[in-house]
Amino acid sequence: MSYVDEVLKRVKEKNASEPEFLQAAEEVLESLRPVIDANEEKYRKEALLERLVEPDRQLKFRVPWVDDKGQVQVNTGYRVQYNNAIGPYKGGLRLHPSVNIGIIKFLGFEQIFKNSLTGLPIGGGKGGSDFDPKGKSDREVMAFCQSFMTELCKYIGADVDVPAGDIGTGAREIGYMFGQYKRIKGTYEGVLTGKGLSYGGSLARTEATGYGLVYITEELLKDHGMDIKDKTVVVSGAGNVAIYAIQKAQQLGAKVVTCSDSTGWIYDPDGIDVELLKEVKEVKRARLTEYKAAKPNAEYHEGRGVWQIKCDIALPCATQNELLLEDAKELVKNGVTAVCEGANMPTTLDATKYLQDNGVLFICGKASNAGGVATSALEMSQNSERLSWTFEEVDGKLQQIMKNIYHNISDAAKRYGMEGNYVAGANIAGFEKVAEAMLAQGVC
Ligand code: NDP
Ligand code: 2IT
Repeated sequence: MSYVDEVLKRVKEKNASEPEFLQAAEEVLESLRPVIDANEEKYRKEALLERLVEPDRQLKFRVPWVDDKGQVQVNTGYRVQYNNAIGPYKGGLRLHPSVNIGIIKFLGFEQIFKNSLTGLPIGGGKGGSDFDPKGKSDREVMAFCQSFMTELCKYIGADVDVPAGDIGTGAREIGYMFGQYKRIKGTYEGVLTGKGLSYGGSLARTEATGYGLVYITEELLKDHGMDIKDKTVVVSGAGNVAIYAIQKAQQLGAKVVTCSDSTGWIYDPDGIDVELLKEVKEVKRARLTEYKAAKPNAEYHEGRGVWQIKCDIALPCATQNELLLEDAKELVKNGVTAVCEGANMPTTLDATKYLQDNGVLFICGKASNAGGVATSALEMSQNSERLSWTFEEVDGKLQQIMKNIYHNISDAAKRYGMEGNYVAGANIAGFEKVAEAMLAQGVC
């Protein structure tokens, strides 16, 4: 049995109850086959893959807090510190009722390769809780965040592990967590990214994931002799990533006609009104029905459905496994040119294969949404030198990073005879740097 098959078999046996983690591990290990096969003896002796798939440590803790009625509530907190071969653990905190250890592990595993692709010195980690910020008062969110950080602060630090936002964790939550960290530890340090501008945050971090997604999409199209201008774009999600992807795509002359949230979706034939969307989602924290109420020409539909709208470019920006095989078929039938992932693992493995087999240009999230964490690393640099860079400076670096990622993943795919397979290219390019660092550092 090949080394990859051996490790995959063991991963499946050991993690049978973690389908999302298995999905991520299978995708990565399958596409690393040519690299591993070429170094099989050495990597097997070093147990390189066994060390890569097993997190350095997995923290799981109780998060008790008091709600507005005086009732004590208990959630579960997680932090998976996956791999710090190339830098301190880095990755977001997801607050969503669906969070469990398998989801945090899949996200942490992806983060290792994504962070490597940024070219910046950051290792992989992820955390979160099954706490649901929806419908909670600011005081309840603060109570949760303070309790969560009271435990988490023992394990993180500016040179150790630097968490950030993800689903359900935005500027408000990061602020409450930063305050609690500072209070307990007594140090003012860049322990979190995505901070407010008045206390060490970076300009352009809010926009970075969505903007970065569009920058890499633009580079992909350019490389294939096309332009994003005048293209019709379909976006899912209505959160941090989706909003700024829509904004940048529109700035570059594309027409974005959809967005979605956890209960329904909008088709706006005039193009999504980003300012209205920001008002509904960032300010009012309301449902997309409010968008429809303010813009009667738009359609609102319950449930899921954005992938049935005819488009040139599809950008899934909500959550994992939101673009299924049947959606991929619909997109191909309607003549889609490119699918670039804003979310982490939004496309199922069979849907990805269908898109690739049908000639659709496809970039996976660990490459295409890396602009967020890359800009977090730029925030860390600014915190270390106690300076703040201008929006243009950060945005300029972000553009360059996304271009570099595109060319690195494209070249890696070519090197192994898989030209145009950007999934394999991303996994290989991300892996190479981490593997080299792990081997150089001995058995650890
Ligand atoms: P937000 O919480 O800001 O927004 C998430 C959006 O997706 C919301 O519109 C939400 O709906 C919708 N959504 C969430 N879960 C589901 C679900 N189970 N079914 C349907 N819709 C859902 O999160 P982000 O925009 O930050 O994150 C989106 C994705 O991008 C995630 O996969 C995240 O891991 C990834 N990502 C985020 C980065 C960042 O910097 N923020 C960086 C890289 C990747 P509703 O409005 O109803 O809550
Ligand atoms: O999935 C991701 O890359 C993020 N949620 C951002 C992580 C970060 O540290 O900025």
